[in-house]
Amino acid sequence: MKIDRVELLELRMPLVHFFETSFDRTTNRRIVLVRAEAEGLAGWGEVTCGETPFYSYETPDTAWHILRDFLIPWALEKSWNLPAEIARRFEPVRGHNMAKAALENALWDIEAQRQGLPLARLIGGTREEIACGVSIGIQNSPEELLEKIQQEMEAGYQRIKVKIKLGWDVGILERIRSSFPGIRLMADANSAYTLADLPHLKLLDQFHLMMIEQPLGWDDLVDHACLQREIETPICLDESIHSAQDARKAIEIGACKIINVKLGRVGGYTAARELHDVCLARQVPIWCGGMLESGIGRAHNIAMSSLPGFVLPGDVSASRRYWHQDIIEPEVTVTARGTIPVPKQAGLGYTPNLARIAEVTVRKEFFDSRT
Ligand code: OSB
Ligand code: MG
Repeated sequence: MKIDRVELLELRMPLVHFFETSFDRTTNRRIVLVRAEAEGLAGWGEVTCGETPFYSYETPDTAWHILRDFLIPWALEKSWNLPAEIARRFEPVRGHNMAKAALENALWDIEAQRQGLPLARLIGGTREEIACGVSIGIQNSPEELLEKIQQEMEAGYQRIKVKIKLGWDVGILERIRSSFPGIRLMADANSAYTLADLPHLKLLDQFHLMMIEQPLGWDDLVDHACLQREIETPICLDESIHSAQDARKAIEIGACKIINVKLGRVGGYTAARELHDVCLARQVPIWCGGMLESGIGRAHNIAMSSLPGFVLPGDVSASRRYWHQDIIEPEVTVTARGTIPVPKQAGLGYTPNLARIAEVTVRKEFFDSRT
């Protein structure tokens, strides 16, 4: 595959409802997309970083810099047999996985179209539909949170994840459990606690959560292993896991019992599949996380979630929960039983809505191969 052209686009898109975690509140998204051209085909990828360096160090501007000055020039320098080969070429850049993933994943989209296969099948996906949960941010009041949970349960979603932090945890989970005693419920702390909070964290065991996601440091494994020995609730790691090797180490030391996989955080399909295989071999359940993606990133999440190891409902949900109008057609919708069918068309299986993308684009840069 010879890449002829790469385009970077930055989009501004307001969220339907703000999304608040223990580290910040997002109201307007800045989304960087990669569009690559090869073999007369176009493929798309999304940089899934936040606007601020509070989830990870990547931001739209760091990703633009790493793509423009390193990854795109390397991608244009020669012809590639497989998208996995480009993942190797990107290794000299330490970290910046979300920038890497956007470009690598665009090439997977092209490769799937070239082979006439759904992207989900090309990567080894076996599921016809994926199981969906929702991630609900911190709200202005407990009543608003309960109302949102009610709505999402009625829409059919298979599990509810709520964001927690000190002051929005035990009391909130008590309220949720008294209104919804039997639902599949989990909590995501985004590193809001430390081991000094152990007595407090033990209080969460009474709520029979499916898991607690990333309670401790964003780069920690060892303290999570200490915590997991002290609490019943399974720990799921998100921020701490950047590769298959991280996953192996976390599992070996008992830092978690479940892993949240994000294509951007691990650096694209090549790394995500390695991580998937590590977890499947060790019977550690995994699920697909979300980063408030536009339709492009969402479509990639659907493809990845079709891999056999994705046994728990993910944070992949309908476009309308995020956007007044998404940038793909059709938009992502969820069935009444809380699933998304895996597309059967070649490639991503959703068509970028070019007119809509043009309307929300605020910055563009083109890179052409010189040969
Ligand atoms: O920790 O999973 C997270 C959103 C932004 C940054 C981090 C996280 C999240 C979510 C939202 O939980 C998942 C989604 O609905 O896309
Ligand atoms: Mg998380």
